[in-house]
Amino acid sequence: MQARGMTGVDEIEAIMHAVEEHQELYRNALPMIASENVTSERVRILLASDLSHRYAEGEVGARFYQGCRYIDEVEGRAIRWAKELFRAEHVNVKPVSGVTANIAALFALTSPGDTMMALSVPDGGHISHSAYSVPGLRGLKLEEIPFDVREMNIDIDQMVRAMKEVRPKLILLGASLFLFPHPIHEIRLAADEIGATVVYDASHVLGLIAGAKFQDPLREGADVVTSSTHKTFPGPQGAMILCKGSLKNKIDRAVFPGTVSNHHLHHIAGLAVTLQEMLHFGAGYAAQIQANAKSLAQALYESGFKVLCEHKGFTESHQVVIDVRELGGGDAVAKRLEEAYIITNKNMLPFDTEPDSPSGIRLGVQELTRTGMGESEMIEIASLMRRLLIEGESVASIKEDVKSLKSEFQNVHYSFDDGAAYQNPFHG
Ligand code: DSN
Repeated sequence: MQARGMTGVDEIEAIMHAVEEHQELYRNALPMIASENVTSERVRILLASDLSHRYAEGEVGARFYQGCRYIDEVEGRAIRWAKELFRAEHVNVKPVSGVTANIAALFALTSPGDTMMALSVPDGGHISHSAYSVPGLRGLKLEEIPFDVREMNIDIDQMVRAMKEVRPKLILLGASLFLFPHPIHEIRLAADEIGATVVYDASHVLGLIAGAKFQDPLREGADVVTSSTHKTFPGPQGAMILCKGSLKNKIDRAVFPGTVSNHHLHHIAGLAVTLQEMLHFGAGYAAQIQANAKSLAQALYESGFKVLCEHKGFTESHQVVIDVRELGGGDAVAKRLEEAYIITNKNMLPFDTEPDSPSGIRLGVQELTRTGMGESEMIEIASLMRRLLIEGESVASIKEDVKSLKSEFQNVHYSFDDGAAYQNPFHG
């Protein structure tokens, strides 16, 4: 008889092996998905700490479970540091993902039958801004924010006209394809005339905002900022909501008990550490992301790629977007890049209708920046992409050059354990 335990061990070994292989792939590859990042060593250790086993429903100092005294310390600090970093009147660190944060915000601030405005997915809106997700689940009438394809931004004149006509209860700004700051101030002025609430989904650009780059949604007029914490903001997967003090109770109730029972305490500890990292190193990190994105865009453009928005300097964010229709389309190009260990994603562009065969590739430089790359590496990456996709050089030779480039960038920068091995204090 085969012992069940043996089969179980073999099965577990398969999981261990798959994760080892995954880590090996990412050690060698250039990760350029615009929604990802890497955490520092201290954060990784905290993610595997005992906090990952515990419950702490309720608020700091008022929990429904015993054993939370140190958890209170950790969460209290995370809230304080987030308020300081983003100059926010109120912060809730409990949402476990960006979508959960959007669910909480939209349920807190609207009623079924209300109208809201957001960008469509091809224009850059996140799926949770669409009728398939939160607005649909809440029974909202959804109107698209007018978009200027050449400028790759909200068409503010049309938007103000549409707001006066549609009179939305809520306007949801922010995007997943996000090259330039949104015109929050002008939208705030029009929102005041019609009594609308302005929510800004900062998920993609929170790390830039932390470093005082891109834009400052709370000062420019947003009532609420929702955001995941693991894209340009280089923390563990999770989310936050920042808001005006007057909205504290509505937002907090919508988060707990509305949409989160137990928040992920190990992620809160990791978030707290990342907030300190950004308080100290955020300005340099955000500036380098912007410099890297511009360098990559310029080098790709000079290499013959159709990079969007050359007339306005390509990008102000961490993203660079290329139209690859002439190279076989987004799906084929993303797969070829992956074969050569350059990890990207196909992306719909504003004129696309088919999500499976989009025209674009979206590139993000935030993770490469966090591992210490600068403008010269961006120029090298553009050259690798040109050799692979335009000159038709073999996948095998490009992959070797990708691995060689990446071998020099294995540490997480802009953190207190920059380059040094940090000993895990929780074992031994
Ligand atoms: N879908 C993710 C992105 O890549 O933008 C965000 O959740």
